[in-house]
Amino acid sequence: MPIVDVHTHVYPPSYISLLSSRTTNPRIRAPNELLILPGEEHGRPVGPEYSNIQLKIDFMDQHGIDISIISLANPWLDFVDSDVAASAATSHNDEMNDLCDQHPGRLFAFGTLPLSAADVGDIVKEVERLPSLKYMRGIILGTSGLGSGLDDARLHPIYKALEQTGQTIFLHPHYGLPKEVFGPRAGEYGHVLPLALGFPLETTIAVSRMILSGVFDRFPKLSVLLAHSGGTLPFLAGRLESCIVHDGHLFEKSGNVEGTRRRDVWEILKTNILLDAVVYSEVGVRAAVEVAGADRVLFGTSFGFLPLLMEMIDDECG
Ligand code: 5CU
Ligand code: ZN
Repeated sequence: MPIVDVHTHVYPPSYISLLSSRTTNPRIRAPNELLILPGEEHGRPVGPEYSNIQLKIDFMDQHGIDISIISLANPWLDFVDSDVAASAATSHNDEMNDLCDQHPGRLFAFGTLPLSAADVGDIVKEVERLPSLKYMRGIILGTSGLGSGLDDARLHPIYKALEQTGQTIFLHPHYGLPKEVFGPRAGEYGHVLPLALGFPLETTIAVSRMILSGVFDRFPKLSVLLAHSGGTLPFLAGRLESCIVHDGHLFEKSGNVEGTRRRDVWEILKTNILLDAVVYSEVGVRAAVEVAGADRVLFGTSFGFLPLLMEMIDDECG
C-alpha cells in the first residue's frame, strides 16, 4: 500500500516573493525570518525546504513516502486585497498544479480559495474550476472563513459546491486563541503555547461550530480532514455530544436546520471527518483511531514546520 502524506505544506516561489514584499505580518523579514502569526514579533527561519519542490521529493524519498498532497501553508490568501483575491487564487492554484506536474504520480494538491473576495460567487467559481486541474484533490481552509468563522451561513454555497464536486476540505488552524489567554509571561515561552495549544483548540472550536450550526446535517456528504488529529475533538467529543443533548433546542434539530435529521457527533466523526495523524504521540493517534476509525486516520508529516525545526535545534545543540 502506498504511503501518502496528507499534511505537507509549501510556500511556492511566488508566495515567498509576496511575503517578502510585505512590511506587516504576514511577511518574510530579511534575510529569512518568517512572521505569520498575528502580532508575532519574533519569527522562525524560512529556508528553501518551504519552496523548493525537489527538497520535498528528497524528503519523501528519505522517509519512504510515495505520494504527498501538498498544500499552501498558513495564512494562505486570507490577507490578500479583495479586488485581487480571485486572480491570486487562480494563479496560485495553477502554480501548485504545475509543481505537481513536475513529479507526476508523486504529488497531488489541496487548492486555496480567494476568501477575501467581495463576491462569494468568485469563491464558488474557483471551487468549481479546481477539478479541471489534474492534481487537485480538495482545498485547504483556515478557521476564519469569510471573517466570521465556519458556521457562517454565507459559506453554504461554498460547502454545497465542495460537496457536489466531491472535494475534501483540509481544515487547518492559523489564528490560534486571543493572546490574553496565555497570560503576561507568554513571551517567555516562545511559540509553545500558540502552537501546542492555540492551534489544536482553534481547530476544535471551528469544527464544533460547524457541527452546532448544522453544516453536516445540511451537507451530509461534506468531507473534512482535520489537521493535528482534530485538535482536541477526539478527546472532547463525548462532552460536546452530551452538552448538545442537554441543550433542548439543539438536540431536536441541530442548528435549526428544518427538514434534516440531527446527526450526532459520533456519526459525524465516522462519516464526514477524516483526521491526520500529526499529533506526535501514540496515545493521541489511538484516540483519533478510536473515534474516527482506523481507515479515517491519515498519515501526515507537517513537513516544513515542526520536524525540520527540531532537526535544526538538534544541529545547533550539536
Ligand atoms: O505543524 C503545523 O502544521 C504548522 C503549520 O502548518 N503552520 C505553522 O505556522 N505552524 C505549524
Ligand atoms: Zn500544517
